[in-house]
Amino acid sequence: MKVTVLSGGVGGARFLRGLIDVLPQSDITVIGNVGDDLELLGLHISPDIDTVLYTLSGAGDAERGWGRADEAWRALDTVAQLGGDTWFLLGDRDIGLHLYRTEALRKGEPLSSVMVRITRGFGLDLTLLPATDGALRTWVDTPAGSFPFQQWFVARRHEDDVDGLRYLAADGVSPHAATAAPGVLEAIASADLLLITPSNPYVSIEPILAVAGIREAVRARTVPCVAVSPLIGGKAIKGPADRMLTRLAGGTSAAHVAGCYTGLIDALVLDEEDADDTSAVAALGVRPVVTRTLMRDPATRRALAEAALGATGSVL
Ligand code: FO1
Repeated sequence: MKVTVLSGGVGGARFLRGLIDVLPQSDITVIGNVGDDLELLGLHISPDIDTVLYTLSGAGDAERGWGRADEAWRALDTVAQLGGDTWFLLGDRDIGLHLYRTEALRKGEPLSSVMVRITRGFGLDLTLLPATDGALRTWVDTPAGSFPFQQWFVARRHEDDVDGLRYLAADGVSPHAATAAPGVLEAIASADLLLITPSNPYVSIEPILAVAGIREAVRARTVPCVAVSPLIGGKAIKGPADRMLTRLAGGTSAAHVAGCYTGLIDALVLDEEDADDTSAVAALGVRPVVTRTLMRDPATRRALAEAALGATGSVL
């Protein structure tokens, strides 16, 4: 069974760890968010895709959820000593990946192509594709001004309220003209099941759907699409998803999450703590599937993956 997954960073990667325990990797295509990519110190950094790569290959730092385990920070110490930018923490091992990938991009290789080598180099057998090879950058509009995603998320610790999101070209001004990376639309069209990971709908999944052709391809599906809610009891485990839903969608119920994916999903996996929301989810034409969604260990990750795979009753 071929499964294509739209994934953000930390929550998405944790969910995928469970999925690779229950499905052969060769049946899985992950379409990753690049809206929070950035260029820093001359390096191209793709945090969400790298988080998936590191987490699934076992190279990731489990506690932080991003970056590499057993990391050292000597390169960044030198940058600090020289008065350079150190607000975004890049470890020495992580920098190795950025050096390799940035060189390939400078030589003109598309991101999707270099990611094939990197994925194999980390011992993974699944397909990990950026949503686009073009530039699409998430900008966050706040009462304090508009910021590129990582400036708001990391440098400003996502403290500013969010009035809106925009998905722009590399100049941060023009609308993006990003088209789907090779293989992305095909992976959506040929899947037996589409999944959306428990990620922030606004900053992780929407930038994927904003790439030309991707939303339309998901909408035109002939197979089920199942999303997993990132909220438990209306709260995010980590990060600003609950605050954003409150301000941008008017609430944090499972129905508010389902409302972010109107016309795109057939089922929503939601936590037992949100079981009161099932009728409101069903009223949207989305099948609610109630289970435990907190991913604490391999068993709970696997159970969540199985619940998502079984959510429409058509698989497993
Ligand atoms: N998140 C932080 O909160 N602070 C950091 O300094 C930071 C550095 C970083 C470096 C590489 C990488 O792949 C991810 C990194 N992240 C950091 C995580 C990242 O900013 C966010 O988790 C995602 O972009 C949100 O999905």
